[in-house]
Amino acid sequence: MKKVYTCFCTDIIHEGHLNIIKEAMKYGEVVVGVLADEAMIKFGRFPVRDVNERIEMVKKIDGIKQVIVQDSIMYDKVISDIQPDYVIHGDNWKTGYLKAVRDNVEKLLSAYGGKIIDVPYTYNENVKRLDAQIKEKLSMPEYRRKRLKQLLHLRPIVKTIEVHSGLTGLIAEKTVVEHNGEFDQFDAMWVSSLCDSTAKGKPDIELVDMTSRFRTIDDVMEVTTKPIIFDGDTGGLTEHFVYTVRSLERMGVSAVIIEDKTGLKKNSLFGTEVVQTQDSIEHFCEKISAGKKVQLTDDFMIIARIESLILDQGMEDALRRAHAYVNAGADGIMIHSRKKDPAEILEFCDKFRVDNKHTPIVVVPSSFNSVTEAELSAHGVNIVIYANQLTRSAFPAMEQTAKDILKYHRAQEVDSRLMPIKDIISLIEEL
Ligand code: SPV
Ligand code: MG
Repeated sequence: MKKVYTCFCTDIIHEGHLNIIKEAMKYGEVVVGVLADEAMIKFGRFPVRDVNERIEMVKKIDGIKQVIVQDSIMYDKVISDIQPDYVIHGDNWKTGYLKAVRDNVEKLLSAYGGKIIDVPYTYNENVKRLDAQIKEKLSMPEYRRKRLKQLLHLRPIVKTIEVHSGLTGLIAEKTVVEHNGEFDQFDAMWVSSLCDSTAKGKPDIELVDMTSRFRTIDDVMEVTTKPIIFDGDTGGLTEHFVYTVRSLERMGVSAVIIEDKTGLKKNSLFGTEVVQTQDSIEHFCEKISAGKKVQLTDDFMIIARIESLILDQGMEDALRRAHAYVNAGADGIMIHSRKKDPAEILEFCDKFRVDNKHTPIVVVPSSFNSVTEAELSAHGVNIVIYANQLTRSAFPAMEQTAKDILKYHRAQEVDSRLMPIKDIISLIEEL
C-alpha cells in the first residue's frame, strides 16, 4: 500500500480539505499532518483551536489512516520520518510565498522518487465565508485581548510593529516573508504616540487626546486581528489613567505601556536635550496599582516603562524602579535607551533577570538597531517593538514624490517608483 501525506494548517475543515482527502485516498493510505501551533503563527495563521483540538477535528474525517503533528512549515523532518510516496496539496502553493514550501517538498521527494499531487484549490463562496468567520472571531475583543499573553508562551520573542492607520494595520496583519526556508510575520501591533501624533502633524507631547488615539485603535481594529500594545505615554493623571485602562480593555487592546515621566512629556529620543522629569517611584507605583485595581480581565497587561537610562539616572536606578514597579503590579517592564550600542539594554536585562525570571521585558531598538531578535531573546527579552520604522520609511518616499512632481511639472518621472494603480485598488479586499 502506498503512503499519501498531506498537511493541514487550518482551524476548520471545509469542502476543500475533504476534496484533498478524497483525492489522496485514490493513491493509497492517507496520513494527515497537523501543523504545530508555533509553526501556524510563524506562517501568519494564529490558531483559534490549539493543536490537540485540531488533531481531534482531523481524526473525525473518514478515510484517514493516521494523524501526526508537523512541527515546521518546511517538510524535512516529516518526510524523513514517514517517507511518503506522495504529498498532496492544493495547487495554490504553486505561486506566492507558498511556492518555497512546494519547492522544499519537491526536492525532498525527488531524493527517493516520491511525487507531488497538486489538486485544484477550492476557493468558492462557502469556503470564503468560513475563512471570514474565523478572521471575525480572531478580531473580537475577547480573543484579541488574550492573544498577547498566548504569544508570550508560544513565541521566543513577540515581534511588534508600529501601526497608526487601517493601511499600516493591514501591513502588520498580512506581511509574511519566506527567507532561507523560514517563514515569519509580525505577532502584534504598537500604537505609538510618536507615529500617531506625527500622522496627524502634531508633536509627541500628549497633545493628541485619548478620544483621537482610541479612534486610531478603532481604525486598526476594523481591518486586523492581531493584538495591540498601546503607547499610553505617562498615563496622565492617575484619576484619568483608570478610565483609560477600562476603555482599552473593553476595546480588546492587550496591553498599555506607561512611562515614568511627569509634566509635559517629550519624546524619549530627545534624551536630556530637552527638559524631562522622571516621576517618583512611589507616585508611579500608585498609578500602576490603581490601573491594576480597575482592570476586569486577567488578559490585559499594564507594562511599566523605565526612563532612567534615557535621563542618565544610571543602571541602579533603572533596576530599583523595575523591581518596585513589578511589586506594584506591573505585568511587564519596558526598558528604553537612546544609545547606538545595545550594551546598557542588555546589561539591564541580565541584571533584572538575576532576581526576576519571568516578568516580560519589552525593548524598542530604534537607536540600538544593530541588535538582533536572537540576541535580545538570549538576554531574556520577550517583546521587541519596531516603534517607528513604517512611518520613517513612508515619509521620505512621499516627500520625494511631491518634490519631483513640482520639479518636472508632471507625474511621469515618479511613476516607476509607484505602486501600479491596479494594485492599489485591489489592495483592500471588498466584502
Ligand atoms: C513611541 O513610539 O511613541 C515611543 C517609543 O514612545 S520612542 O519614540 O522610542 O520613545
Ligand atoms: Mg511614545
